[in-house]
Amino acid sequence: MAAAVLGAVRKHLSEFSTAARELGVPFAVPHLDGPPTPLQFYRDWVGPNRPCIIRNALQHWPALGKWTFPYLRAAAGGTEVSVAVTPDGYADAVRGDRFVMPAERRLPLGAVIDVLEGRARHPGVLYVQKQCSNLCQELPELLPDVEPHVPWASEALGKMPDAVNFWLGEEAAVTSLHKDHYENLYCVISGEKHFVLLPPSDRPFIPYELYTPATYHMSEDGSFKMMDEEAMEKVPWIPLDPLAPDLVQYPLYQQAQPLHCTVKAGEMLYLPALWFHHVRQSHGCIAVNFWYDMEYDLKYSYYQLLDSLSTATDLARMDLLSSVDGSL
Ligand SMILES: O=C(O)CCC(=O)C(=O)O
Repeated sequence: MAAAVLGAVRKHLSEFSTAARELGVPFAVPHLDGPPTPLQFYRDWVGPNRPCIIRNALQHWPALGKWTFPYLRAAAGGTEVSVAVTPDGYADAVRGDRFVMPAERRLPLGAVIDVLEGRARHPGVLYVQKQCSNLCQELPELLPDVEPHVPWASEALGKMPDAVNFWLGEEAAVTSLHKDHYENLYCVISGEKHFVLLPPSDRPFIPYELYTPATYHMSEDGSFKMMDEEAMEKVPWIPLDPLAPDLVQYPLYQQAQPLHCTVKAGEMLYLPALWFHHVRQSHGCIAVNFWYDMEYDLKYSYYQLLDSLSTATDLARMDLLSSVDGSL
């Protein structure tokens, strides 16, 4: 009886994802030729929780023409920034049986640029990616070159961004698959960002596991050691790499339908709250993004229910699948 109920719940979760996709998830991320009005933004994209790439929304930002490496070096080369350093480019990601956070270094922005240009060497892979509004907190010299918020988005959402982040890193720096509770306006200033996106409705097919947290420590000789964070609680994270999914271990991921898109210099991605994303970049890509806290409304509550049911039925785990009726 219990097994039948469990099977039925799993079946409904799978059908839910298909139905949600048919109702509103596009096959590809659409492009807009210009910024929407606040009403259009809310009605067509935020309300339906649908991503889009907006062209010609940044051309009035001085940063777009100005932010070359020589300019950044002249404007803020001596300013210290937090830099995530990892042996393999993966910060905040599952490595083996740990959830590993990067070593954090304070380096002058000019020193990071030297490494990016190949004029200097530094062990590991560097990524300026501190998500604490690092553009405002650490690089105030650059603020006059961008807008402090996205006016049509702030009006639509009725608030100002919680964070304005600056991203600059090596090609090897990758952000592992995760989701955030932010409406994210992600602006590429130079280079390209490659996103893999999955709608929140695909949650039943996306595996989560609980991991012991650890942090990379860098020794004098440039080698890395992983050290457990014993005082921290276990971290739920996604072990799956959407670029090389392990379908033997996570066969239900076959039912997920990831969208791939590239955001080019001068373009802005609207990445809706709760969408899963995995991010890669061209070498030395420069980006700025705005995080607006999402509305904790009924949509959020429905997602929490989906998340709880997915966890409770442990839908994505192979070892339990063998005990399921196979109807998925
Ligand atoms: O650009 C990246 O590497 C990651 C961006 C991201 O995860 C975010 O904006 O939430």
